[in-house]
Amino acid sequence: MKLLILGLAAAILSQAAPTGVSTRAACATKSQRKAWHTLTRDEKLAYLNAEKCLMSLPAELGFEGPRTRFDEFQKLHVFATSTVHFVGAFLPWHRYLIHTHEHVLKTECNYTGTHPYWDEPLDAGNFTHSILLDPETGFGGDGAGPNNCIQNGPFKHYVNAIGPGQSITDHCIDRQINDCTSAMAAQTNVDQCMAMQNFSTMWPCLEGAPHGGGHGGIGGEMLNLWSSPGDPLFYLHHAYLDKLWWQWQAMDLPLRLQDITGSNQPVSFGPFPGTNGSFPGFPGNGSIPGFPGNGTFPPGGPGNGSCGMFPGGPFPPVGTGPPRTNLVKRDGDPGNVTTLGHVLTMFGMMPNVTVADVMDVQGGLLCYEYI
Ligand SMILES: [Cu+2]
Repeated sequence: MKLLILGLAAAILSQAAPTGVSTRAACATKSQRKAWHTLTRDEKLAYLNAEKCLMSLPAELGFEGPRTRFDEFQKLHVFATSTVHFVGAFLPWHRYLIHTHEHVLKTECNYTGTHPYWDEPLDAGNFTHSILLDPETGFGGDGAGPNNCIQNGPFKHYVNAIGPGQSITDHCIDRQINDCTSAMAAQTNVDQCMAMQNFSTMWPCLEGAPHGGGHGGIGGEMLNLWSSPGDPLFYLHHAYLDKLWWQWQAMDLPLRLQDITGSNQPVSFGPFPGTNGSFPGFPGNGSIPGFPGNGTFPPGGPGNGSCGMFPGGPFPPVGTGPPRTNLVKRDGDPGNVTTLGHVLTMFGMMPNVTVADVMDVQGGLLCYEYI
């Protein structure tokens, strides 16, 4: 009888409650996503080995270019780039990408841990000495030489087939650490975003300094709007951004399980906090076709260009990728505003879901917490 009542209550709740809040009961045991610096040596090695496994498994989805499952993840980001950055779906899509990455590590590489994240404010302004870049228990260090190839670590010998940009070329994993830029990852910049009262202002804030600081601080492929998942650090960076979004949501539940908006067409951002008002964020100099401003972004990096990150264009030549229109599915929204019904696609790596499905990390589809 008790069960019946509970069931009835759940049924009523599921009818009455908007999508996204009705399935919390399905997440009784949350998995715990931890910061990299809190992992044991064995936990770190388990994750690094799982990522290496992904780099050894053959591609399955039939895309042009990828040789491995790792490359395939990168390719689906290339496909999605123009519809998942500077848009309302930026955080939801990347949340689902990280979930997909974790899922594939578990199901195809026997990974038994959870998705770690990089607690970036700890290393802001000092990525060079981050323990994430440890050559043995981390992702290897900075790039060097003519192609800025990483010189050590578990991914030193990986030949990546995707990128830079939309091109398909064999290359090393490259980095150009910039600790002037990585300073943008500072906690003060995060705090400004956390103080925002609505998703409409919080999301551009997060996509600005905290997001840009991680990508620009590592540099190389990580700074490429399309092919950045070619550096395995990408996944820890975006798990971190997901943590920040959830942290913000959790400050006002259940209201923020519903708070989604934004444009479906990429928009131009205003100045980001903590950057002297001059940092335009990605794509830097505005020379990237199809992106907001298209030519209107001023050159120069954070801090009035003093970091020397963006001048001259942050991105290498992008080549001619497959036509977007053939690959980008309809997003399900009636107009240009991102809604809970907005479709998030992983291009066959995982089933399509909607924004509503990923609003709650402790709902039915997702079931984790950040510690
Ligand atoms: Cu992205």
